[in-house]
Amino acid sequence: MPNATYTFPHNFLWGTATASHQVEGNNLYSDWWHWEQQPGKIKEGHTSGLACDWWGGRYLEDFDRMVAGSQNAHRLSVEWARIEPTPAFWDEDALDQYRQMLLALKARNIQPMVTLCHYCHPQWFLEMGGWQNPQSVAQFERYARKVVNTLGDLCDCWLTLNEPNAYVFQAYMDGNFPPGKKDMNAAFEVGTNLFRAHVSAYHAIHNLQPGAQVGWALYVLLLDPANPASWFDQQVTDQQHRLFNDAWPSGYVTGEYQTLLKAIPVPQAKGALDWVGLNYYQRQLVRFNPLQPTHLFGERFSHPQDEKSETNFISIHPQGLLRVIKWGAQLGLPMYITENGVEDSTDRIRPRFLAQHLRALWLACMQNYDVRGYFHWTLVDNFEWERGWTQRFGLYALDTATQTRTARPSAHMYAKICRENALSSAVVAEYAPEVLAQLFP
Ligand code: IFM
Repeated sequence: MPNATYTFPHNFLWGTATASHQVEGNNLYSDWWHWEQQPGKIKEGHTSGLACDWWGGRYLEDFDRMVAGSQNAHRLSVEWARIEPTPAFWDEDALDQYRQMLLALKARNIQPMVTLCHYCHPQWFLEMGGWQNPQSVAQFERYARKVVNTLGDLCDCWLTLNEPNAYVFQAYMDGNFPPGKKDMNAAFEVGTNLFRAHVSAYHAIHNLQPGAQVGWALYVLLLDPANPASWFDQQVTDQQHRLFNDAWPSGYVTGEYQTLLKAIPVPQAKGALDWVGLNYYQRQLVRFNPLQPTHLFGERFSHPQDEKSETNFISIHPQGLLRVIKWGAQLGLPMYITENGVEDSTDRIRPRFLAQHLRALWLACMQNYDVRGYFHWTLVDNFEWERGWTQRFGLYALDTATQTRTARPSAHMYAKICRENALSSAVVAEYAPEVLAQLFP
């Protein structure tokens, strides 16, 4: 048996990522809470309910689990709908609760990374037109200022937006996130306003906190042409990649936001980014299909050889992580893997998923790509948006009726990796022996 260790760079950040609506519970003033109450919106009629009961105080025990798992960083979000439940009314108690959470992380030597907006908004914001309303940009900046003014002494690493590209797609093309539209014009309008919102919040945060490190996290969907020899497949793949993945990073370089037919000037976007957050889950193939105009004539599907997650939601392609990092490196900025994980209630797949992806990540580090940390999605099973509780992404299983957490084997595996700052053949042999020869040839 091989005896080898893939060691990560000194000071590498190891953690998990969470989002407020998915873990806190009772997020009463949010668009998502309202959405969930409508029949047919969430699989099996699920609702977020108490979620993981962080708002009821269970974040403390979960932070202890992070410590037990040797994690030194955590990516969490704050909830706009709690902080500003009605326009311009700031709920200081809610802000204080976030303060307590950040203090609890600090007390455990866990470095926080805070997302300001992770898919979820105040219901009043949605009723005012959401991101279609041009005022949304100023409203978001005001909210960002309030949060950074109040919590800036406890955090200097901010994400303005989580996966704005996926949000636009889900909420304005597929219609399975609120406001549930299927309207390509609205989608580009919203994408542009989200881009402007990041830029204006970026500058506002730097004004208040000159040393802040401000980024965003993109859902990077790795796309390959179904038939590499087909000109049509290649064209639609390039087009989807350009609009879905590339619009945000290239906007930072050009000062323009790329929509379908034109580039919108946002001059202050040039340079308005300190680091790049990459959320990587899967790759898909794209085939030209003239019957799919709403998908830009590209039909997407899984590669037949890629392993599928439990409910077929994710088409697993670990080597893709290295490609995604190389793509992210074009900006010359530090990078973090801000999300990566798999839905797998029985932990049949997750240990090898972890081993394979971390081996790809290690290769990237060895090639001197500036990746500074990895945040696994997620610590404890949480509310998975339109899929409700039907998908289980946690290192810990959650019984929602009792709020009991049970460690899956991969929780122990990830703890060893974090503690050793390394992926060793011994860990892979213990938890994912089926990929030992592949990863330690
Ligand atoms: O749960 C989500 C998260 O909120 C955003 N990225 C993908 C995760 C898994 O579906």
